[in-house]
Amino acid sequence: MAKVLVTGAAGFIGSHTTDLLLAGGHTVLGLDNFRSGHRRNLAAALRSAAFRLVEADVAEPGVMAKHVADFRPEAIIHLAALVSVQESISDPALNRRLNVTATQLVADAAVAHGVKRIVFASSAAIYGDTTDLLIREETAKQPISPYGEAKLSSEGILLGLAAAGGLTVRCHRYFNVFGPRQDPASPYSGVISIFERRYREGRGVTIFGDGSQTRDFISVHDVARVNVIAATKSGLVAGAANICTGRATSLREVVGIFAQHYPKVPAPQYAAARAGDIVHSLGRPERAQAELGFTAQVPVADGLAELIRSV
Ligand code: UD2
Repeated sequence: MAKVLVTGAAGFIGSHTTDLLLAGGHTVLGLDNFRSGHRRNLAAALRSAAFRLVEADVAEPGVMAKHVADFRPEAIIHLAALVSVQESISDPALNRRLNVTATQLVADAAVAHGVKRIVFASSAAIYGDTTDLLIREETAKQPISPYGEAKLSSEGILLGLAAAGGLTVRCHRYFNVFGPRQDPASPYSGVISIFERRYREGRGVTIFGDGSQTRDFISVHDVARVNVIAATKSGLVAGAANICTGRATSLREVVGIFAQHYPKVPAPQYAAARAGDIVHSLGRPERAQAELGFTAQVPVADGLAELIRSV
């Protein structure tokens, strides 16, 4: 059993990752500044004697160093971030602090205290404006937001360090993650979180464009599972991999599934496509299978049914 430090533990992905680590018998120190995370996400975890939660800003110098020195984890799962692409555009300095400086501080603390492994929340946003219909890890990286650029820089910081020796880094390029605890608060929140709330409240949804756009939607339960694998499985080598399903689902299909669960909710309205919207985003999942032994298991329809039941 391992000791794992999770940054951003109270967030959407962080809280599910923490839950799964604890279920596996690991000991977890969670750090969160509660900027976008919520203590309520950790209600179950907080009942475990193997879990401790500390309010802390990992971008603040000295914070990671202190907690890594005290806790002595075998692995760090670094999920704390400025999660909004939109906010990275409106406040690029904050994006740099939370999405790049924080990564450097995590790396420095790991090196200083002999942590052997870092798992990092990267993003399909690093590929940006690609013409590849099936995104491979080798696909050109052309981020189109400060957020995507920062995730790519952070990968560079961590993988450079890993190449220099002594540290195993796994960068997880998450595609469109969905599931319970995703915050639907902003119009730029993940579309499934927005749709779930609107259907639950009996309001119809708005589809931007004709609804034929597709995404590679992956359940947060699969994402938590791959985070735990990357943090705890022995014999892994450093690298970056897409965390995706390899299956495309259109927005029309998503709406069709919601409509089955909520037959009385009005049909969706259609509005102009969002400026800069990508039509298709689909990842190749083979590398995560080869390097981590991970294959996504939750079909979108099952994940949506579970999400609807969970609230
Ligand atoms: C964005 C981010 C990604 C991540 C994701 C949230 C970029 C390059 N990527 O990707 O990093 O933060 O959002 O999961 O910015 N839509 C509607 N109606 C709505 C809301 C959305 O039709 O009420 C459409 C939207 O125009 C798009 C699709 O749904 O075509 C998916 O939107 P999204 O914001 O969930 O995700 P995405 O892939 O644009």
